[in-house]
Parts: sequence; structure tokens; C-alpha cells
Amino acid sequence: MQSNFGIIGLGVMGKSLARNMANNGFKLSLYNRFVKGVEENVATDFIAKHASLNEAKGFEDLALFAQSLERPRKILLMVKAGPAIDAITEQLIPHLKEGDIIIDGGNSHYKDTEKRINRLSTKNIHFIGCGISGGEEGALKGPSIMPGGNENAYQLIGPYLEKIAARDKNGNPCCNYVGSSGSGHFVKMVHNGIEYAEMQLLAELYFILRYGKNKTPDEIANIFSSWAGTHLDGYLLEITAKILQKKEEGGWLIDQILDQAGNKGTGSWTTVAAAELGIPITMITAALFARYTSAFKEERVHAEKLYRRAPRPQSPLEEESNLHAGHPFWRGLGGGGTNNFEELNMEQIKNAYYLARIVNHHQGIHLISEAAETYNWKLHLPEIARIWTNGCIIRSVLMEELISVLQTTNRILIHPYFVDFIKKHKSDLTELITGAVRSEINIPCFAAAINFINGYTQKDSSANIIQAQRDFFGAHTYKRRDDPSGRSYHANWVE
Ligand code: NBP
Repeated sequence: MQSNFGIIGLGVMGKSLARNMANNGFKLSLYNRFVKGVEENVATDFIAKHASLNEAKGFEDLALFAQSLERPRKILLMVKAGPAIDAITEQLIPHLKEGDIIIDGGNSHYKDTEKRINRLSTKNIHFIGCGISGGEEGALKGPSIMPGGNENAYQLIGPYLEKIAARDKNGNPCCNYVGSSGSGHFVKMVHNGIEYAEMQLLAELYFILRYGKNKTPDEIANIFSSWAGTHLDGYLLEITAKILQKKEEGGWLIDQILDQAGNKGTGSWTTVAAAELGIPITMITAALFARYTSAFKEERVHAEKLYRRAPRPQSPLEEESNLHAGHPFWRGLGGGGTNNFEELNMEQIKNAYYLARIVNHHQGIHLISEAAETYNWKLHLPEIARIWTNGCIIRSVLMEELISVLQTTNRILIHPYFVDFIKKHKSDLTELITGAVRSEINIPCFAAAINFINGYTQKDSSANIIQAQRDFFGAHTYKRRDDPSGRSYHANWVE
């Protein structure tokens, strides 16, 4: 009997997705590359370990793997993004026939996906660029899936992907056809970009609460946990609360984790794509560059010595608990510490956090909507938000709210509900930022949020100076407010 689905690449994600598919009753053929004497029998060993895979077949020969699949073949690649995708695709092609479908479930760049779709279409083989979010656990229990490419090909693989996907609140799969060409991978890329800023906001909030409000990680975890079930709830908030409770030999594990953030490139891809499309995603960019800044640990250690202030007066609260005395981060902070946060209450902190998240989602969605227009992708934004309500890393109550918001506008900050909220609570974000800046607590993402709101919601900007400077040194011309025709002018700046 032939298999319904093939999976190539049994790393972290491939293994979990294979088990998920088997749990859903699909017959599978599994292949992992074979390196004699180094890596052998990966698929058969994996199958032997899991009773749920007893009907699956393992292969080390691509021809036999391809022969074992029913037509049209449906093959999911879960290998490292980049040259490995092209290498394995080239090896596969001789064993495929017209109408077969290759699905790239990795984090490939959308422009590479576009090229692969076009190249394979000349052989009448379909290539689907499929974003998958949820990490190892999501892949096993139900990820959020964002497939893009040929819609007819999607109809053939959709029933399988939708079966293994997470379910939204109404029981519908968090998987649907996203759009043509590389749009599935583009949407997954922006998902990861939004994720960068959501993570950074929580990191900044933790820092403010710990070093500005003088709270222990356990207390901060309790605060974050108390937001569960409210409009602030989300997967990243929940895991951050758990992270802060984790102890090791009596101390908090978080204090032992080196403060140098890694990345696998999707944040920088999002930033580059936004720069190319002309869309300000300042929060994602701030989060990306915060990771890059963190990476310069040795330089930061040296610079702290150069810039360290004289010991500042302690607030009564600090003197009483002496909680952070001698703490390396705390010693580095100048400018008044907790004194700058005494007035800031928890309601204000919650409002500031929600508000910054609204801006982040506004910017990410703006980028997707611009790409859809530029590349003629016909994306359905409310459906993208719906796919992101479960299974993925950025699932949250806010995302659920966005499904209906995006039905009326693709500019979140224009929606009356958010206009109302931001007008009421913008001052809370300003307070939080002011306190942090005075205390020298680094908050690039929160700062990007307030600056974006201030820029986006004012009819007058300082860009007239920029235009004048451009015209002055480069004769780039400018347009005049008093000439609605849009005619270009050049001034004789030096009389
Ligand atoms: P892993 O590093 O765990 O596995 C990578 C797989 O690719 C292994 O099976 C490896 O084979 C195979 N591979 C490589 Br590397 N080069 C190959 C080649 N030239 N030919 C054939 N196979 C090759 O990665 P992963 O975490 O499972 O991620 C897979 C994809 O999914 C990536 O694009 C990743 O960005 C994406 N993704 C990961 C997550 C996550 O949470 N981990 C979430 C969402 C998306 P080997 O075993 O022989 O080395």
C-alpha cells in the first residue's frame, strides 16, 4: 500500500510533524539523508521508537522513497533553509512526475521560494512555500500553518495540513491557503518579525519591573500570570512567567543565562523587506537591533566601566529590601533607579504594554498589506490573523481581537477601538518610557512605539526640513503646500 505523504528531513520539526501526521491516521514515508558510517538508519530508528509510527516506512534511498508515495506525490521538506532545499529538490526531481507537489515547510526566504516555484513549474511540478510556526511542541500537537503557491496544488495538500494544524476558538484549523507565489513564506517571515518585537517588549517590561520597580523574578512572574485571561494574555507572556519562576540551586535560572541574544535571520529579512517596500516597522527593527547590541557583550562590559556613574542615592524601598545590592545590572544603572517609577502604577504598566503591542501589530500587518499590493498576492488579512490565533508563537487575545478589526481596516491604528484606547492611555506609555530613560533602563522597543504613535498621528512632520536639505545639496526638488498640483520646485538656496 502506498503512503499518503512523504517527509524529508527528520530534525526537530520533521520528527514532530511526522508524529502529528501519524497520530492523525496518515500513512507516511520518511527520509533523512544518509552519511555512511556517520548517520545511518535515521528514519527507521525514529519509526522504531514511536508506536504511532508503526505504519510508516523509513528510507535512505530517494528513488524508493518516491516510489512508495501515492500520486500526485505530496512531499514535505523539513530541512535547513537555504542551499539544502535546492540540493534536495534537485535530487528529488528525477524521481517525480508532473503534478507532484513539494512543500517547503522551513523558514525559507520568500524570494527563494518564488524562484523555486517558477523553476519547478517549467517541469509541471508544484512547489508550495509553507510557513510553519509553533516550535517542536506546536509541530507535534498542532502548529499554525501558512501555505502559499499554486491554489489548485493547495487543494490537494490542504486536507492533510488542515488536519494536523492547531484549532482556533471555533474549532477551525489554523491553516488556510495564504496566497500565490512566495506569500506563505513572506507571511511567516513577518510573523517572526512581530515575534521579535513581542519578545523584546516582555524583556524590557521585565527589566523595568525588576530594576525600576524593584521586584523579584517570582513577583514579576506573578504579575504576568495575573494578566492571564485578560486582553493582555498571550503565549509569550505565559512562557515568560514560567521562565521567571524557574530555579536552579536555589537561585533564578534567568540570572545565570548569558544576556546575548541569538537569531536565525528572519528578523533581519523582515527588516530588509520592509526597507525595500518602504514600510516603517520600527518596533521589529528596534527588537532586531536590541539583539545585535546584546551580542557585543565584551564591549558592553568595557563601556560600562567607562560610563559608570557614582553610586546614586537609594530609594527607601531599595534600602529596606536591599534586593539588588551588588547585582551586576543594577550597579550599572545610574540616574535615580526606582525613584523614577514610584508614580507608575500597575494599570499604567499594563496599558503601556498593550499599547506598544498594538503598534507592533499595526506595523507588521501594514508590511503584509503593502507586500500583497506590490506583489499582487490577494491576501486576506483577517484570515491571516485567524491562522495566528493558535498553534503559533504570537498567538494572543490581541490577535483574536484583530480578526474583526482587520475586516474593517488594514491599518490597526485607525480603528476606532484602538484610537479610543490610545487616546486614553498614551500618557501611560509616555510615563513608562520617561521613567526608564531617567533610570537608564534600555527600552528600544517601547521607545519605538511611542515615537511611531507621535509621528503617525500628527499631520505635520519635520520632513519639510529633509526635503529642503535634499534640494539644497542635491537639487532633488520639493513640493509646496500651497500648490496642490504636486509640481516639483527647486530653490536657489545660496543667493
Ligand atoms: P534541524 O536542524 O533540527 O534539522 C534539519 C534537517 O535538515 C535535518 O534532518 C538535516 O539532516 C537536514 N539537512 C540539512 Br541540515 N542539510 C541537508 C541536505 N543538504 N540535504 C538533506 N537534508 C539536510 O532543523 P529544524 O529545527 O527541524 O528546522 C527545519 C526547518 O524548519 C528550518 O528551516 C527552520 O528554520 C524551520 N523551523 C524551525 C522551527 C523550530 O522551532 N525549530 C520552527 C519553525 C520553523 P541531518 O539530520 O542529516 O543533519
